[in-house]
Amino acid sequence: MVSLTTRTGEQDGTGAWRRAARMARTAVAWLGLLLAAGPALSEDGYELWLRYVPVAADHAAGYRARATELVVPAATPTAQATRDELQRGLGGLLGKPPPLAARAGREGAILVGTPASLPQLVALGLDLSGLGEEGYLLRSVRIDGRPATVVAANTDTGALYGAFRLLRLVQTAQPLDGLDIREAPRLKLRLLNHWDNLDRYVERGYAGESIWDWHKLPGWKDPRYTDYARANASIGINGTVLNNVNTSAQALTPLYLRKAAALAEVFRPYGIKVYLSARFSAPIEIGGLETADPLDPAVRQWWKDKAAEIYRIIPGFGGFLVKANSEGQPGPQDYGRSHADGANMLAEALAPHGGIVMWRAFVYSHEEPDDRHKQAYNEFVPHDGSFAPNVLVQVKNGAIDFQPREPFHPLFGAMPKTPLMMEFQITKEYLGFATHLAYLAPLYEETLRADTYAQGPGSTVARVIDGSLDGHVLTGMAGVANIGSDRNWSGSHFDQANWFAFGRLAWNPDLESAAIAGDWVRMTFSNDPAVVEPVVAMMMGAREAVVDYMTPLGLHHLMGRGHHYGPGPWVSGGPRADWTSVYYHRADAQGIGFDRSASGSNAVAQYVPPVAGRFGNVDTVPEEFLLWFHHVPWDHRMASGRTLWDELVLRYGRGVDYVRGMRRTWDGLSGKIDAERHAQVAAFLAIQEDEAQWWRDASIAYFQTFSKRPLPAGAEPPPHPLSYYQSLEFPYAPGDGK
Ligand code: GCW
Repeated sequence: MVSLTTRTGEQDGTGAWRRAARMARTAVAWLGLLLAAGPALSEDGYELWLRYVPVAADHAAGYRARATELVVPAATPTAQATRDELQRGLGGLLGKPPPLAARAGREGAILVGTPASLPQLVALGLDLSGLGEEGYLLRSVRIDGRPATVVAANTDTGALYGAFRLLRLVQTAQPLDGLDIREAPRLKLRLLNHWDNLDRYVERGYAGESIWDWHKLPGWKDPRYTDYARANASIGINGTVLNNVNTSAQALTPLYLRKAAALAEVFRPYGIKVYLSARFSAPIEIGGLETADPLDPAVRQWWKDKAAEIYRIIPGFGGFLVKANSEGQPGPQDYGRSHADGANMLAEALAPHGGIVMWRAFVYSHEEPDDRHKQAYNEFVPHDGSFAPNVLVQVKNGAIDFQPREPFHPLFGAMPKTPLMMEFQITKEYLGFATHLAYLAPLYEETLRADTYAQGPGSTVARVIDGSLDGHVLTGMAGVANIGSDRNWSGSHFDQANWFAFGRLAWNPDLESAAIAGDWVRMTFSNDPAVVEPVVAMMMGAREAVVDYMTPLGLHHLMGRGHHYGPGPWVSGGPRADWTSVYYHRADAQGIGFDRSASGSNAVAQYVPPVAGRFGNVDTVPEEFLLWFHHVPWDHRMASGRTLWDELVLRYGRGVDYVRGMRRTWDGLSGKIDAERHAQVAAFLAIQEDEAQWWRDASIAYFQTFSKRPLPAGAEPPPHPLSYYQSLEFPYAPGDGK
């Protein structure tokens, strides 16, 4: 195309020019046909779920009749972004963008805006109450007797979200007739947390370097930042913490604030606020003070001045995320103060500007505890009620650390006077990095639906974090991002689904993971049921397979030391016992598992009695948490009738078999998915099969040294001796903390 255009420009004489222009048009038309054919052309994944490829030919006429003109005022940057997206999206989906109009005049017009921006909406008398600042209404209406589709909201941001919803309907082959959709987000803060360092290294990142090219900011604003904002807005994400929670104080210097401001400027039209991780000792490191004691007046003043400076440089700044007194990070306890003292000091500095503090509950006491599971609860529950109103406590989904499966964190339901924010991990630190296919929505969903019983049955984690259980208005969900400089953003095509699902669940924590997967597959690969059905089915079981081949039946924290790559159930020694595997599995000649019942660490007592009772009793605990809460004899009878040892071995194998099944399914889709993405997924699945097998074999070889029992009939013995698995080293495995 490029060379054709150049050549036509060189023609002299209008006849020749017209001929060449005709040729160019023909070429473009052919290209369009090729694109419409879909899978033939290769794709690199950059477009994510916003590919906007032509709709199926038999649907095109119907959609075109419902998109004859676009009435989208563009008086603000957000409204302009909305118009641009609709033109781009509908242009791609329908072959060409509908013409713009100032008023709806034709049958099939699409109107998008607010009562303030679009007088025609006012006449329709739509009820926009209850939609708040981010909700929208999507409705089929009649204007002057002619059918039209309206996307109406109270704000431009709401209209933008509605526009993305409209596009999603077309992308997923839904009808545009009889629409009556009312949506408002259930959570106020829907945030990505980037664990990105200023040198572009991403802690637990498996998708290349940080996408923030700090060195070239603020002068160069990579267009990719706009695409990042588009992708996030399309799923309702409204904030991003740019830097790692293990941060250097430099992120708060004017040099870096100006860089962050440039990003904030790109994101603002898309309804996305910028937040920063704040290092607690910054007053010492960049402020020249001798202390960071939160009760010291000079320290408090320093933070107030810093907040004022930040808001001068970054208008609309969101606030701070803080990791304090955890894994060596500084914090208020260094001065004998509490988490509440620390959080409230920062909250006081931000409050005049409307900023918030997200104070993480992922903490470590200096002393090794009898059970790490109990730390956060012990340190935070006593402070319930003493946090400032603009503080949220950000709690990981489980009490240990983003394992393939954890019971819900006992803090949920235990701090009714404090807004608790959910922290999920999107990057797959413990679920096979980028190469393992593991769709995480079922993990998120399982936690959100778990019942804390804090106020009787129905007190789900979702209701704790959406504020409805305890009457909080400040609510939120954070996801540790899996985004990097890789062309496909997430390191693998399927990991894009985890970013997508996180955003959708942050908007509405009651959504079902299968429905989210369905939308994602349709938008990312194809609307062909021969693709959608098998791929959704494969995704839905994938996380359970990871649980099976890595940590079945409630086992946890058994990975390689430091980098967390591959199996390491033998990891022991080192600086802290609670950073080893043996601390968690406690295998011995009698059995395996961590006794957290009343006869052990009694972590179960941190749950409300009905839950504590169920988890604390070996006969009632769900099998998936058996070894999380109990030390169980090798010959314990499982529900299946097998012994624990046999069941364990079988589960490891079942996980590997599932991956084999995914490979078969995927191979069967060749030709239905573009060659480039198909080939990479196929290669990654092959890696996953090898590594699943490795996890299974290494784990069985190791645990057999304790169980001293034969493998159940039909189970293959590990091909290598245990010493082989223990000897493997991976010095440059990605993502390790630095
Ligand atoms: O999951 C663990 C990671 C650390 C991380 C820490 C945290 C950012 O291994 O790399 O540090 O949790 O959440 O703070």
